[in-house]
Amino acid sequence: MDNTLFNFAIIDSHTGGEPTRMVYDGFPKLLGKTLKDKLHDFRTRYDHLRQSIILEPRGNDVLVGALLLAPTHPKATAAVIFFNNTGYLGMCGHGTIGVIASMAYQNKITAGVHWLETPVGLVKATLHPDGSCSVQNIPAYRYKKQVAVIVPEIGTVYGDIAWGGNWFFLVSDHSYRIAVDNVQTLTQACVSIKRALVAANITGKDGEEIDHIELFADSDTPNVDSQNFVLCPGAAYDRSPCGTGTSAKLACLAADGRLAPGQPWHQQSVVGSVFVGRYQPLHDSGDVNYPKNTIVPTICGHAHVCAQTNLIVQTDDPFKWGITA
Ligand code: PYC
Repeated sequence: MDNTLFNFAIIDSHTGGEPTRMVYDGFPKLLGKTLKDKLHDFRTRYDHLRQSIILEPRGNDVLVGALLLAPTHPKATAAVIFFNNTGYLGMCGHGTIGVIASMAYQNKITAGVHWLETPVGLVKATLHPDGSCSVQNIPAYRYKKQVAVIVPEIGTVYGDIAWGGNWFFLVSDHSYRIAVDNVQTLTQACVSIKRALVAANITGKDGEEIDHIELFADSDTPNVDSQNFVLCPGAAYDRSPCGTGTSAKLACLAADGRLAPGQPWHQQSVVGSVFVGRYQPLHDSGDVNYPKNTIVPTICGHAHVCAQTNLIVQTDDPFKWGITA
């Protein structure tokens, strides 16, 4: 007897170590005219499918899901909704690079420019002949400089609040060693900082939660400008240097006059992978939501495909919607 309830066709990839699971078939039709409407439908009617695709036993807390949809914007090749173990991401840099690599693997696209529609705007992805991908992200900006937050477990921590497609708290002044054998301590520190930001009601613009914490240090690797540790929503850390986090970093560097337009910034992750970021100033977008120092960041990285398979959800599986706390 076939008791298959859902059969999702997926491609798994990783971008600098950070996994992306692209779902390209088997998901119910989402209602709505815009991608934001479709995200709302996903969130309200199908959140159990997010859990089924991402959580154990079919997935794990590190995975970022990418639901591939037909675009609603005439310029876009595809639309994508990113999600993880706790909810939904506005944009995802490593995920965009993973989606482009996965679509190329399927021969859906070739080297060149491809626009992807995300719930927070259009991003321009350029697939290069060597398989790397540059993502021109949505505009990024620093919202507040050196905000103090009292973290009970640590003391007073200062960080910049910046938007890079998600909200980030960027901390350079700290005593933590950024190394892959220290991720437990780094995770605990960032969880404490995130909790303290919530308790102090320190938010992004319009009261949005700052759900990514980013620690920086110098790197020992030649020609690398900085190493980071990025805590994602849900307490998993980013194995890649984080595309939206690197965008937020570029916005802070630009605002401080520490990086010129077009100059490369080599951002290394805690596991050693590197993204190269550059920016151009956003000249008079006419959008009042963007402050004077807003930039348009471009992040270049490389994704590799790891698996192409189907996720099966059977009617009588007690863990068909994942293992939840
Ligand atoms: O690359 O933007 C990114 C990202 C966000 C969360 C995990 N990766």
